Amino acid sequence: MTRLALAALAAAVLPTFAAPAQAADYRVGGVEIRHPWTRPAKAGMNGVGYLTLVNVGAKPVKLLMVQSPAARSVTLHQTSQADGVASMRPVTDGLKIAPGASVAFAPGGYHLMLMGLTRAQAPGGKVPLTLVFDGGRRIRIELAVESGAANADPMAGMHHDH
Ligand SMILES: [Cu+2]
Repeated sequence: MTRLALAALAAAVLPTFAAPAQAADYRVGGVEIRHPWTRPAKAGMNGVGYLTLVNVGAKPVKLLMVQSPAARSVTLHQTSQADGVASMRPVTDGLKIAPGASVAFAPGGYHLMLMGLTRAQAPGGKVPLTLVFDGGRRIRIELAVESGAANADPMAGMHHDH
């Protein structure tokens, strides 16, 4: 095997070292949290958080609430399209994930609303967040502040004053 092929293999086996800016993944109980991220924003604005929750366990789990010292409050929101009009509503009763299922928080769907950011979110930064699940399980994660594709986000033009 050539040096080049070995280097490529090492990069494939160790993606963490190849891409240090990549957001970390987390696990609590039977839930995996993948690619938590947010967008650059100014202090006082509302931020939007995205991630994917995967239930790799054998029992249903429910995300009850999300907390962050980086915002006045955090709520779960769902964006839906009806007759070509996008609207958002809070998810008030928690978010249930069946065994084997995953829920993507992504532009145009579920998202975390970070209401009233206490500080600016700069690209490359981290935003601490605590996810609280049923059964008293909680995990502290960090949203990576990523600047890509800002204009492709249908949420970008929406009001978040509620
Ligand atoms: Cu929202």
